[in-house]
Amino acid sequence: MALNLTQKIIRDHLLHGELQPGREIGLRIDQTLTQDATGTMAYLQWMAMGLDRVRTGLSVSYVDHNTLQMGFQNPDDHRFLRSVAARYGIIFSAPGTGICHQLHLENFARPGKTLIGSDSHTPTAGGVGCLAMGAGGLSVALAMAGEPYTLPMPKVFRIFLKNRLQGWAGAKDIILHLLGLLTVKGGVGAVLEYCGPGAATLTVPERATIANMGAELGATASIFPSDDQTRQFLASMGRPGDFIALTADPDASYEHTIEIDLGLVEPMVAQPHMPDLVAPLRQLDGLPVDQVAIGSCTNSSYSDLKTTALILQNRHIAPTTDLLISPGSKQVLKLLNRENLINDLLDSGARLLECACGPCIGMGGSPPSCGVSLRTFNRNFEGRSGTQDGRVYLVGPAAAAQAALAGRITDPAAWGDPPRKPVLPDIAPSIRHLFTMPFSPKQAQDVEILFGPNIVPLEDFTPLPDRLDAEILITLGDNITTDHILPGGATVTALRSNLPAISDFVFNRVDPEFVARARKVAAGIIVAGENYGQGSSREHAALGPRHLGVRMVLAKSFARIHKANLINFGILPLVFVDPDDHVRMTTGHRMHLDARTLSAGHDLRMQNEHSGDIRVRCDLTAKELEIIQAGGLLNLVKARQTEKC
Ligand code: MIC
Ligand code: SF4
Repeated sequence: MALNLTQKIIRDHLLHGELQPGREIGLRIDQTLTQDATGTMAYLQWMAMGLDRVRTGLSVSYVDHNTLQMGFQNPDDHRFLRSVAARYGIIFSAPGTGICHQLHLENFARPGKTLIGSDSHTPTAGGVGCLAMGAGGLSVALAMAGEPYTLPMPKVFRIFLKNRLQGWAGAKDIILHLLGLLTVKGGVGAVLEYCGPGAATLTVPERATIANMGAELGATASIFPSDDQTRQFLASMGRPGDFIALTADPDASYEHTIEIDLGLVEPMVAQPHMPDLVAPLRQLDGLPVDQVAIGSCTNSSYSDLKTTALILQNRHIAPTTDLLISPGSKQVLKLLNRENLINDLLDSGARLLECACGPCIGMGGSPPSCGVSLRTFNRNFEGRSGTQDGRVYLVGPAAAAQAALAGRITDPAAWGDPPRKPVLPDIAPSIRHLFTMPFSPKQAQDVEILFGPNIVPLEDFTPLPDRLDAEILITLGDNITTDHILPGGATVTALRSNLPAISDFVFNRVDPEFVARARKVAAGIIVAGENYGQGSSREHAALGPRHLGVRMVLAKSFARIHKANLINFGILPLVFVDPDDHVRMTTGHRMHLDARTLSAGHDLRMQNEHSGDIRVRCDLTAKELEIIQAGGLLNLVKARQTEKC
């Protein structure tokens, strides 16, 4: 049977299930990655499993999200992560080395492999033909233990690219264009497979930009074929031996095809406060800009920053505008340095930040009150920048650099001729020596895990009771992000390894009374609209509510990773059979569920004391339901281990 690229990689890693969209499959995972903000919790869960060494081919622990080290909490986390890596056979990447996805692409991602990472932008590695997916920390911990990664078999969309980019249009504009077509929930349950003559013209860093922002479409993964571009990239990264050619069979079938003529793509912008609120950049000509930020895992490659430097060369940024630049890795910095391009950045008046996520997750670099910030990042959710009334627009690096010079958005028609597309050298300088490679099993035995007072082991969660009497704690609309549920930023992110402390921030930007209300009742329900939990993979957005007694989320639909996180921690995600019932739900209403009537894939009735019965759907597999009934996946894993003993 003819297979597409996604199906080929899945077939080669299939441990159980069949290639039927929507059916549960279990995959063998070759590689895992974690970052610090999700990693501490993932490794606490890993340690709870009691194993001696990771069972994956390669596992990497990156420190890139919170590198500010304000107070002891954050450096304690880093020390803990370093000791865990040494103890269990994991590669460690210290703060300042770079952003996990950029580093992984440069150093470890391989065509035809499977990768899961406790970060929603893990699909960036799809730029080299790797099937890479974002997951909750517990799923990553289980993959490190050699367990299959289970997910619904995705549908596969074919994104056929024809012709080539023209003028100032770049890779970011392709993905913004696609976001305009599909919206932030258009990719849910799907892998986006890129192909066609246009795809062949895109370099791996450009492909990585596109694959990265597939996360904003809600896609499970995005993937490009492994071809000559991949071969050149891997050779430049000093890894020619990692190349294998990989494409879809010519007559492979797809759920559907979307065709994009690259010749017609123009510079685009996503407007506040959603990545799919896109428009051609020219339509915003004249908009004054207070701040420009270039970087993040979407646009921090050598190619992005060289384009930036060439635009800024011999010019100065506007006196009213700040320009912040965060390179994706030290390799990017070294490449720029070799060509003297760092001088161009510095002489223009730009601020050079550390090679880290930085302003993208609100770690400094917040815009001023009511300020307009133009960013090359992937998310512009309200408040994520750290300034609640900040207005964040997403663009590519060329548009960002031009706005920094002019102090306002300008029409690309006025920019003159674009610089030549940067090409990576045949051999780029390696930074591989900066990673701490796994200790031998013998050396590892002697490593002590170093905790700190802010690192609190995960609490035990109780099983689902037979009868659930719970109060609606909050009633929300569509597209609620995990940033709404549990914000980023320096203060909150420093508490990622301390569940009781971080739980005080649940919904604090949406409804500051939420936590107090939750604490007053024994069990709570969150009611939401479509695509609940889109965005980040942070499992704290499930753990925090669970700590506060939330046992159920009743929504019109869910984002994939967040739904998996809810299940992993024993929160029941139910969907409205009739979406119009959403309006009958009010905060403070009490609801009752006979949990014994729950049956995988079936509808059931719930009583709302105030507005009568409603029908809800238990859109779960039998295994997922078993996890929830046990009070969470760790309970099941521990029970299984006890049985084995
Ligand atoms: C994000 O971009 O929102 C993050 C911060 O990288 C998250 C992970 C986290 O919350 O730690 C993600 O995308 O998964
Ligand atoms: Fe880091 Fe931002 Fe990328 Fe998340 S989206 S991994 S915070 S750079």
